[in-house]
Amino acid sequence: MKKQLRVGLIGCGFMGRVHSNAYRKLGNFFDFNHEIVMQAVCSNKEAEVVSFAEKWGWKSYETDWQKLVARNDIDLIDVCVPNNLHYDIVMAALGSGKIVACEKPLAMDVEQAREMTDAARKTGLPSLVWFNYRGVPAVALAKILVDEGKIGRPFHYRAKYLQDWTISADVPQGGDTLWRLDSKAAGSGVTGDLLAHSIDLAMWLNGPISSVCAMTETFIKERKVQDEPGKVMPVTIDDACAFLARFENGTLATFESTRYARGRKNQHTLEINGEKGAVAFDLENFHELGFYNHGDDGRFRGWRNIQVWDSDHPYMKHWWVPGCGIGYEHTHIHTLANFVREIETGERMVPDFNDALRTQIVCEKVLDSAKNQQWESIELGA
Ligand code: SOE
Repeated sequence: MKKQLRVGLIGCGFMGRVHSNAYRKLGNFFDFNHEIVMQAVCSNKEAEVVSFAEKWGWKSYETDWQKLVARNDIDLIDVCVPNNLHYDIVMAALGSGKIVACEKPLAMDVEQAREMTDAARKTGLPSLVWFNYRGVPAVALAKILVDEGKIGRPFHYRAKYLQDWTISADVPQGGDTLWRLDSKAAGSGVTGDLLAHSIDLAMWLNGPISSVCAMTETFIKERKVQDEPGKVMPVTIDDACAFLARFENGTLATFESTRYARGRKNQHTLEINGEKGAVAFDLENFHELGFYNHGDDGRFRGWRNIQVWDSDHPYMKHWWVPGCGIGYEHTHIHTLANFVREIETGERMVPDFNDALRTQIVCEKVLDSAKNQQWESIELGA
């Protein structure tokens, strides 16, 4: 008999759908001692949550997150709501002894993130922040190559995260779907939403960032307010952000992110150039990892394009036959698989609250640097 892991999900938006999909499929592709039970979903819009529960197979629903968090038939609370709601829900869920998973970025600011991390630590339970791109097989292979020393001493780290969906001045801000453009709900713009992913991967692959020097821009200064006809408000998020960084290990880095890169829908790239070799990844070519090995016979030396979809590549044996691809949704399924494995074994597997706090610290320093127009040094602590 498998043990049950009873999940309560809060939020029925884009991420609510992505996570519901992961909970549904996990057990079909990965084996655990636990059975995932989609116990309850919560949103304050009753009609919406009823149809969401029916469509995705949630067994029950709530319209008040406090009731969901207090239920004693739930083991794990998953938070998929706008960033300004994370703190209250996470603190209450931890207070009622639940395991907590939370969407990124963890919090609105470092102060909140620190409190949440301390509270999570005190429970002694594993925690997860959904930095899902660690679950891309090609990125996981890059991690293996770097950890095995295949690229040697790193000199340069280069990251971009580019989108183009806010270029039109007619896109409103706020409401259920466009809260990412409203700083009161999101905390920041591309820095917390997109660069947080790049920073999480960078520190996972290459260790702590020790200083940053940034610039930001808000290209469209005012936008209509979603759900409030006729109202126009200043835009106070960063539409674009670029920064230089130094890592503790001596690597020099550049990071760039925007939602104004016409033609780029979700281009998330990284490249690390080391003494012995280099790795390069671009999310728009999901299954490929660039690898350059200076140790190769000089006549054949060159970038190789590893097709990361063979059964001996990370995660791939769980899916189809070699060469039959997977995509975005699977990065969440892999993240969840690692989290359930961590819950079962106690082995550290996923980005946790402490990792997310460190990313939040870097994001805050990036925004401070842009505001103060100076380099900021960073103390990440343990
Ligand atoms: C923003 O457009 C967004 O949905 C982010 O919020 C996600 O974290 C990213 O993975 C895709 O883009």
